[in-house]
Amino acid sequence: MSSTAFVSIGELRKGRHAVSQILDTVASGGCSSSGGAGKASCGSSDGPDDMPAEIWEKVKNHPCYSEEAHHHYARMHVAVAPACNIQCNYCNRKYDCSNESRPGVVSQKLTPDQAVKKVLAVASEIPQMTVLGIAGPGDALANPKKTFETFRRLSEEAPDIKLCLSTNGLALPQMVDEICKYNIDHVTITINMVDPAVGEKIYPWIFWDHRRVTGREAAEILHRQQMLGLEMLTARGVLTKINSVLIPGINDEHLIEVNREVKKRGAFLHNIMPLISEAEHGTVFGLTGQRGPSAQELKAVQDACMGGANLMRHCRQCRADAVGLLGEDRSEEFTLDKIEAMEVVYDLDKRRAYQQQVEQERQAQHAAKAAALEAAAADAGMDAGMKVLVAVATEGQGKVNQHFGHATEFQIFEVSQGEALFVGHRRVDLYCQGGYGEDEQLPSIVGAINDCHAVLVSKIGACPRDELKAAGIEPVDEYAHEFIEAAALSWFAGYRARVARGEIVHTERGDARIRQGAFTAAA
Ligand code: CLF
Ligand code: SF4
Repeated sequence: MSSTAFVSIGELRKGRHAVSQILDTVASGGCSSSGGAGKASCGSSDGPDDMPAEIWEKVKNHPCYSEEAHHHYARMHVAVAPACNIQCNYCNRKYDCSNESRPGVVSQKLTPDQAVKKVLAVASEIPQMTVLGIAGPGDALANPKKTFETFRRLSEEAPDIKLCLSTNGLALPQMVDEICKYNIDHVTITINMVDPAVGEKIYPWIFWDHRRVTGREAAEILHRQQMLGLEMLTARGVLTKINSVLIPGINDEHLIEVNREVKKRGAFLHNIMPLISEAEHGTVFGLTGQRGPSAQELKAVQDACMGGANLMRHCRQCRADAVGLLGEDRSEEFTLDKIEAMEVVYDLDKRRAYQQQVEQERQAQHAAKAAALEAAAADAGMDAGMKVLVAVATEGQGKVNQHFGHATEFQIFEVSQGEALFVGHRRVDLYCQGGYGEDEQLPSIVGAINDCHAVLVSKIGACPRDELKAAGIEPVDEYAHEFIEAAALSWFAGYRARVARGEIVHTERGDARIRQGAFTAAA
C-alpha cells in the first residue's frame, strides 16, 4: 500500500473514523484512487491469466462475477421464493428482498413450473442470457422446495445456464449439500456485520428453531450461521460472493472488518451496496430517517476495503424478477401472459454460436484496451500520478454507444496512465423524454457526475453540453461506438497533453453529493 494511499485507513481499521471523515481525505485527493494494494482489486475485471482455469470457466460469462462480462452477458431472476426467515430493518415485506433488490418494485411471484417456462422463453429470445438466479422476493433458502425444484428442472432442461442463488445465510449450512447436488456454482450471502452488537441494530428478529428470536441473540445466531455457511461453501469449491448493505453510522467502518473476515473464509467477491431507505417504502430505516450513503461515501468505503476480498462495484441492485443485462430490465417483455403467447425454441447450438460472437467482441475490446495502455505507457514526461474519473454512457458491448439524453445511468471509470478501471455507476433521470430534452433534469444529472472530469457519449445536444461545461465536466462525443476503456485512455492522454502544454489547469474534483438509488429511473 502506498504511503499516501490511506492515512485514514489505519484510523478506520481502529474504528475511529466515520464515512464523513474518510470523505475529507478523498476530497483532498489523498486516497480515493490509489486505494490500496497496487492493482485495483475489482476481481471482476480480472482475466484468464489471473485465476485458475476452472474458476475462469465459472466467472467468464457471469455478469455479476466478472465486471467485463457484465457488458456482454445477461442474467435473469425468477421470483419463486416469497417467504423469509429473518427481518432486516431495511426491508418491507410488501416489496422484494432488498438484499439483492431495490425496494419499491414488486415481482410477479412464480411457481417452479412457471419459472422454468419463463427461463426457457428468455433463453430462446436472449441468447446471451447465461445465468439464472433466485434472489427473492424473500429468501431463496427459506423456500427450499420451490428453489431447488426450479434448479433441479433447469439443470436438466437448460444445462448451459449457470445457476445462482442469494440468501441471508440463516438456513445455509443445512442446505449446502442440496446446493452442491444441483451444481449451483455461485452463491451470494448478505453479510452486514461480523459483530452481533452491530447486527442487533440491523436485524430486529430471526425465525430460528420454531421460534422468534430477537436482539443480540438473534444477531449471534445469524452471524454464526453465515460464517459457517461461507466456510462450508468455499470448502466445496462453490464461488461465494458477499453482499453488504452500507448503512452510514451503523456499519460503515465495520464493513472493513467484514471484508477481512469474509476474505479469510474464502469469499470470492465482496459487493458493498448502498442502503436505499426512502420513507415511502415503509421500512424501519426509512421511517426513522436512517439515510443511505452518497456515491462518494460508497466509493470511499469500497476503496478502504481494497487489498482485502476482491470488490464488486458494478452491482445494479436488481429486482427479484430482473431480466437482461445488468442495468437494463426487460422483465416487462416476459410476463406470464406474454410467455404463453410466445413460441419457445430452446436451441443450444444457436445459443452457443451467438455466445461465440460475443466472445470475439470481447477479445476485440481486450485488444483495444491493451493497445491504448501501450500507447499510454510510451507517453513519457507526463504526470504519472494523475488520476481522474470519467463518466460513460453505454448500452452494452463495452462501447461508448449511448446518447447523453437516453442514459438512465452513467458508468464511472477511474483513469490513469496505467489503467481505466470501472469503479461504479450513477443512476440518473432520463434527460430526453418524448423526443425533447427536459432541462429541469439537468442539475440532478450534472450533480450525479460532478466528481468526473469528462463524460463520454455517442451524441449530445447543445443545452446539456453547455451545462456540463459550466460545471467543469467536458462533454466528449468523438469516441462514439468505440470501446470504453480505449476511449477513456485516449481522451485522458489528450487531457494530460493539454495540461502539459498549459492550455488547461488540472484540478482535483470530489463533489458528487448524489444519493445512490435516490433517482427513479428504471435500472
Ligand atoms: Fe442474480 Fe445475484 Fe446471482 Fe447476480 S444479481 S442472484 S449474483 S445472478 Fe448481480 Fe443484481 Fe447485484 Fe445481485 S447485479 S443485485 S449482485
Ligand atoms: Fe427482507 Fe431479504 Fe432481509 Fe428477508 S433477508 S427481511 S426478504 S431484505
